[in-house]
Amino acid sequence: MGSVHTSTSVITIERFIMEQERLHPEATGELSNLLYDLCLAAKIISRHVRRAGLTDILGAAGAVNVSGDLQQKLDLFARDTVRHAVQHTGRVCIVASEEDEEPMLCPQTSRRGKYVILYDPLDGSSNIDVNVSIGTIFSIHRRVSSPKGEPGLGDCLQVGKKQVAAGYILYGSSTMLVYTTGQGVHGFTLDPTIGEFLLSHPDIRTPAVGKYYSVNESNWNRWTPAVQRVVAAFKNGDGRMQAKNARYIGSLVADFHRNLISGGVFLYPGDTRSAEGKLRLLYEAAPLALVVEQAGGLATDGRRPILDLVPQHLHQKTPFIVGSKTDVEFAVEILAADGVPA
Ligand code: AHM
Ligand code: MG
Repeated sequence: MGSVHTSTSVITIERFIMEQERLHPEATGELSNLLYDLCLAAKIISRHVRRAGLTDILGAAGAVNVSGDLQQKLDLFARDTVRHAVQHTGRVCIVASEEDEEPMLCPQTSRRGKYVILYDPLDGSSNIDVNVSIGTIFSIHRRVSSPKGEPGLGDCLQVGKKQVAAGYILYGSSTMLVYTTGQGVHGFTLDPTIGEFLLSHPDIRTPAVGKYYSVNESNWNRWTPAVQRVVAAFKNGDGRMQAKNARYIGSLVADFHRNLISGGVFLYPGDTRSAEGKLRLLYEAAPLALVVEQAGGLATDGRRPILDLVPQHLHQKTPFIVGSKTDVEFAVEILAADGVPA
């Protein structure tokens, strides 16, 4: 008889991370603790996101300004929450976020640790006001500069395949944290009544062929003919590919997560307005690429794997095609036949 999971046999994220750490006798526990720090930030941001629609009502009672002007913007709140959760613990030396021009060194008062965090604090933030899912994306690298000197840009501009961990938090119909340390992808759902992330999606494997294609088709007229052919093939099917159903939320974490679980391909190609598309290599594409590859999928800029791209600057953008392996390979093949990047 299979084991029956009762409410007393749940696996908390803390237990899971600890058990994973035991598989690595050389581990110092610092990465595990850093992941707990991020869990705490996730819970604080989640609590805040869940109250977002109440800001105006509650603001009237608590703050001077009825319109909520004193209320910090949610994306900046998320940025500060992650930074505060990681920068004083001595596990991180430098932090870079999509919301800041430059990376921030951790204060010298605390010991500077051996990890680097890059993150998009609240992706899809244009969706907040209309109650659509949003997310936080994070990427963790090992420091490469000498511990005797100052950490710097070189610690942030590392190739994606060097990430030691990456993941995201999705503030959807429930709050989920999904991460990888290179040992598969694991998903946890926040039980708000006990304030714990519980293992709900162990060892996620994404289907080889997806049900969905996800792209902002209003950009059609700005795409290259090759990109148009890829999207037309996903939409209408062709000799090798069955037609897919369309799903596009316009919130990357939510679109990515749905496709990861159900199978699908997400595309944000370059276009005549922006040759590199819209999404950022370090804060969005690289971490999601590590997650998808660990789940059996692929991520590419149309020519090269995202995880092989060497960043030139912090806010660099990249065309992004990510999802089920066969679907991404199919897109790459069509684009390669044309000899032009996505
Ligand atoms: P943001 O970082 O300003 O929130 O923008 C990123 C978002 C992604 O979540 C989403 O995939 C994309 O923008 C949608 O863009 P578009 O509206 O052009 O389709
Ligand atoms: Mg973003």
